[in-house]
Amino acid sequence: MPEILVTPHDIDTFSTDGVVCLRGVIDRGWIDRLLEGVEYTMEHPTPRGRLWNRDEQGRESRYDSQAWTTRPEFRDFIFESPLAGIAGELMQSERVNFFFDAMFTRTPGTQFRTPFHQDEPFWSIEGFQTVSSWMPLVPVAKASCLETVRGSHRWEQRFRQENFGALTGDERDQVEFDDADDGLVDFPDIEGNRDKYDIASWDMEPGDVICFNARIIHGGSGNLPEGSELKVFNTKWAGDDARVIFRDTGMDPDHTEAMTSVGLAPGDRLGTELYPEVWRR
Ligand SMILES: O=C(O)CCC(=O)C(=O)O
Repeated sequence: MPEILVTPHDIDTFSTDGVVCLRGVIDRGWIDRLLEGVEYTMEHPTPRGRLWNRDEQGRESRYDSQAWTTRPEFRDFIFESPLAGIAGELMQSERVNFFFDAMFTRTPGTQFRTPFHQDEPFWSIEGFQTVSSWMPLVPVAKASCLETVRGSHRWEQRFRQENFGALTGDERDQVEFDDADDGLVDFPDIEGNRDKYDIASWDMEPGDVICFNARIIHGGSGNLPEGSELKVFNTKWAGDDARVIFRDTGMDPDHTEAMTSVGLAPGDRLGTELYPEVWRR
């Protein structure tokens, strides 16, 4: 069992703020292996690979997910790195299942920022106990880092989220949140009122990880200086209260088919070889 690398203060911060930046918890050996996996996947995207943005200068932002099912570097990292234990401690969960991996890459100088959003409304699971671990594999300055709105994981409103399909132009990303749907309120204009929100971001080195709750509002990670690229590997973890849900709208990535193929149904805990239990207290 790998060493646990979180303090009681980190656990409190994660609970209160919904986000914590852990320093130097992943060693260089893992970073080098993950970089190999990310570079391979950029060259050979999975069927889930997406070009999120290409600007007039040809600078690109790309996304891919669930590459762990074919890349040994990612698989080993999921089962052997300290992250599952870190997620378990932060969530104060008895058990931790792996949900999926996501990679975000931006070529040097890319300005494109991911719009502010929450993850859970797009996901095929729901629950409070979740951790996304956003891990840059190259240094990133605060101005180009992922941003999160501290405490927003505990806000009571349910927000209408962005349709990523409108942004990427990709038909597979059409995830309309229906106006007619009940209870959803318009997403707050964080970008236009930045001084009104407690926005967290950090200067980061490879080995540092931002862990955040899937209900927290987050976005950004663009604005790259000329000559600087960004390569991020994110692993998503689910705890005791997370349950499968197939939503009518807003699923990206949509795991309905993948979950159904391994026998998972709404209301189930994650499990099976596709969403394995990786850690137990
Ligand atoms: O890094 C990014 O651009 C987006 C990250 C994100 O939305 C996530 O990790 O859930």
